[in-house]
This record gives sequence, C-alpha cells and structure tokens, in this order.
Amino acid sequence: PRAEHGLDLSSCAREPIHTPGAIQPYGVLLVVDPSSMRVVERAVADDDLLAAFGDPLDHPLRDVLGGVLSACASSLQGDDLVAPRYLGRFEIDGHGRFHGLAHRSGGELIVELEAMLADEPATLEELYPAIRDFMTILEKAETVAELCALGAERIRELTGFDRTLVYQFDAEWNGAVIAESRNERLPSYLDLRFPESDIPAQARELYRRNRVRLIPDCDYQSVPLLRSAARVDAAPTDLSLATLRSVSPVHLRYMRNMGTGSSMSVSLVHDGRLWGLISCHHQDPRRVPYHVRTACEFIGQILALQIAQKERASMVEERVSRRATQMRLLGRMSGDGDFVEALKKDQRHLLELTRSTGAALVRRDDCVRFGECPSHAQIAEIVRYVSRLRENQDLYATERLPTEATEFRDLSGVASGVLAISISQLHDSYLLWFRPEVVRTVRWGGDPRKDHVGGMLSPRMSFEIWKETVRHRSVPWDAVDRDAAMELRVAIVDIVLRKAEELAEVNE
Ligand code: BLA
Repeated sequence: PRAEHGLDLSSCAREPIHTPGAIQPYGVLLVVDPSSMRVVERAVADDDLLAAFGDPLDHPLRDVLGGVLSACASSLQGDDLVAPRYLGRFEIDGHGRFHGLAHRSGGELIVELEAMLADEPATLEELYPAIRDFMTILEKAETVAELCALGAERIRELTGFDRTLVYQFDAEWNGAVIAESRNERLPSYLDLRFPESDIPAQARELYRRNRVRLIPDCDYQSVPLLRSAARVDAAPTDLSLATLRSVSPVHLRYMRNMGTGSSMSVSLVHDGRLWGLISCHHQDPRRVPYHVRTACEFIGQILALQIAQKERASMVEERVSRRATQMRLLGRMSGDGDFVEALKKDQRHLLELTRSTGAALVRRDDCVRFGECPSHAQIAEIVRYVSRLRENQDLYATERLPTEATEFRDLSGVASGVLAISISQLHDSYLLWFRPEVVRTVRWGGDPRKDHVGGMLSPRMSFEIWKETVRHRSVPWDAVDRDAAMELRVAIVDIVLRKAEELAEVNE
C-alpha cells in the first residue's frame, strides 16, 4: 500500500547527495591539488578567519590560515589516503582549536578542520573503558534484540542524545525500529516501520561506505564551496567521505517534521551489506565531538559483528533441527517400498520440514493430501498456476497466493503461502506445502499517502502512528525452508522416483 500513493518517490534516489557543493558550518573544508599542493576549493564558515588570514584559495596549503597546517602539508602529498586520516589537533591563534582530517577524493585531497567544543574529550583513550565494557556487557545478550537494546543504551550514554534507536532494514529496504533508549523529550518509535524511501538507495550506499554522519543543527546555514577560476568547469567535488558534507534539504525538512533539531547515525554493516543504523536524535541542536563519534563507530562495528554472529548461530541451529527432521523422513522413505505410503505414515515430519500446516503430493492426476489443504480441485488449479509461472525453476514460493492471483482469493485460510517443488522433468508432478494467512498489524511511523503535500518531493508531515492491517499473507518462506524443500526433492527424484520407475518398468 505504501507504494500506491501516486508519488514518484524513486526520484528521491536521484538527488546527488555526495556532491552538494557546500558544507555544514562547523569547520573548514579545503580541496587541494596534490601535485601543486595548492588550495583549489574552499568552504570557510567563519568570516573572521577569512578576514584574519585572507582567502586560502589558490595558495599553498602550508601557508593558509596562518600556516596552521604547515607541519603536515608535505606528509599528505604522496599518501593515498583512501580512508580519512586523523591529522591531530590544531590551534589557530585567536580562533580556537580544530581536529584535522584528510582523505583523497578522485584526484584531489580533501582537508577538513572541525571546530572543537570547549569541553570535549582530549583523546580517544579517554573513551576506551566505555568501549571495552561494552564488549563484556554484550556477552550476556541472548538475542539480536537484546544486543541492539544494549547498543542503543551505550550510544545514548556516550553522546547524551534524547533518543537513540536501532533501525533494521528488511529485504525491501523498509525498516523497523527494533530497540530504543530515550528520555521523555522525544516520543517512542519502538516497533514502528518506515518505508524504503525515507532513506533512499544512494543514501544507503553512501552510509555503507561512510559509517558515521552528524547533523548538529537541522536549521544550519550551509557554506558554499568556492573554487579557483581554473576549476569552474570541473565536475563537482565528491564529498562522500567528508565529515562536513552538507546534507540533503529533503532530509533536513524530514528532521524538522519529526521534531528533531539534531541527528547522528552510525551504520551497522555486515558482510558488506547495510544491515541497519543506530539513529540518534535530540530535540535541540547538539554536536557530538569527534572522538566520541569515533567511539560510537567502534560500538557500531562491535554490535554489527555480534549481530552477524547471533544471526549465523540461530540459522545453524535451525538448519540442524531441519536436518534431523529430514533424516527421519528419509529413513522412513527408504525403509518403505512405497515412498508415498512412507510420507502418509509420517505426515508430521513432512510438515515440520518446512514449518507448514498442509502439504500435497501431486503426480499427474493423482493427488495425496496431508494436513490442512485446499480441495483436490483447488490444488489442481494451483499446480496449473505454478507450472505456468515457475519457468523451469525447480522451486516456486509465494507468501501471498490470494493476492497474486484473484482465483485464489478464498484460499487465505489454508494456502496464503505456497512452496512448490517440481519432482519430475516429464510431468506436472509437484510436492506442495501450504501455510495459512497470518493477519498482522503493522504500525508505520506516519501515513505517507495523505501526508506528502501536493505530490511534491518532500518528506511526510506527520509521524503519528498509522496502522495497516496486512491480510492474505503467510509467514514468508526463508532460505532454510527452501533448502529443506530442495533437499527433499533431491531425495525423491534421485532415489525414490528412480526406484519407482524401475519397478513400473518391470511390471509393464
Ligand atoms: C537520510 N533518513 C536519512 C537518515 C535517516 C533517515 C536516519 C540519515 C541521516 C541522519 O542521520 O539523520 C530516516 N531516521 C530515519 C528513519 C528513522 C530515523 C526512517 O530515525 C526512523 C526511526 N526522506 C524522505 C523522503 C526522501 C528522503 C520522501 O522521507 C526523498 C525524497 C530522503 N533521507 C533522504 C535523503 C537522505 C536521508 C536524501 C540523505 C541525507 C544526507 O546524508 O545527505
């Protein structure tokens, strides 16, 4: 239903957020040509800095801003700097202290000076105990949800945000809030869902590469990048890995609509995939110091690793349990002369194998049913449907048969979900499993169908809970279900059917 509100949300994904041509105002960004080591682009928020030291544009990096970077300028020249490197702390006379960062972007070098806060931790070592403890604490968590709750809590302790939450993507890149830590200043989003377009594809790709972003004030005045005359026609500079990158105006509006003055998010990446985000909000502007962000990045990495491990462990456990079911079933089938008789005697394991409530074995005109099933005629219809759709695939699965094809509208109660495996190359012979409808209430963080103003490219205005009742769907078939079905198929096709066909030949 989310996709049916008539807006072209796919255009969200076309905004080039990595080349905004501007920065957020909490520092200085210099683009340096590595061959001449001269500044070819700059964004300086503080006019006093420009007044005091002159415009850095076209000057050698070592000379600009009172020569603050002179000591490290030469060391940056030959370096590949694919990942941003921390250069240390720098003091500009009368203008405060800064963290220095440098990385390569295309052919250029990007040097950033981030203004330090008065009371920020001097070193990352100061934060080490919080990171170390976190590893110990995590050992007690038994589930992914518990891990995430501990992660949200620790990030809130470190940063002082009003609300920190763990946001998990699903297969369609919608997301759900699965853990939260907060005070009373911002509402709870726990258990709410948000559509794919809230964090569009290019943003997700960027967040996979650049693991932390900070928006200290959603009402900030962006500072444009100015470039030297020789570069006016060059492609816009890629700020993907820049800390100060100015963010999408659509997202800034989203934050205002949400009632959050500042945000930070930390990517949870495993196996190269963006699994989720730790998303943090404050009602007012709030700037998290550099070292604290680095600590949060570590926490995010530790959390992602632990999540991956838990997910793998429960997958292995589930596979082992299915394997045991399968062994029982195969034992019966090979012991019994007729495998159909064997399946009849062992219905329970046949259904358990794919966590189903019904199954049917269809060979040409013969149909044997197990458990809760559609009628013979309905099964025949499903077989025709599956044969048409499966396109030579041995397995076909759907969790929403009644909405996929209207002729199956009335089957929700027994066969919202169908998993079918073809067991003959020659005939329409199938083993099918069925799952009933499971009616779910999904709580979305706002109803986008009526909230987008005038079809414009804009975030929704309200985040009031909007309930959607999802019908005609079963629990989806996962990889373990599919693999279990395919393994049984191998057994039936390779062992039992061959034997049966041999027997048939002898009898003819
Ligand atoms: C970015 N959207 C984001 C980010 C988050 C969300 C976390 C990362 C930036 C940040 O840390 O603030 C969304 N935040 C959420 C969600 C929750 C949350 C879902 O806390 C749930 C609890 N957004 C829209 C629409 C568009 C859009 C309609 O709603 C597109 C037209 C775009 N969101 C959008 C863009 C970015 C973004 C472009 C990238 C911002 C950037 O990094 O420049």
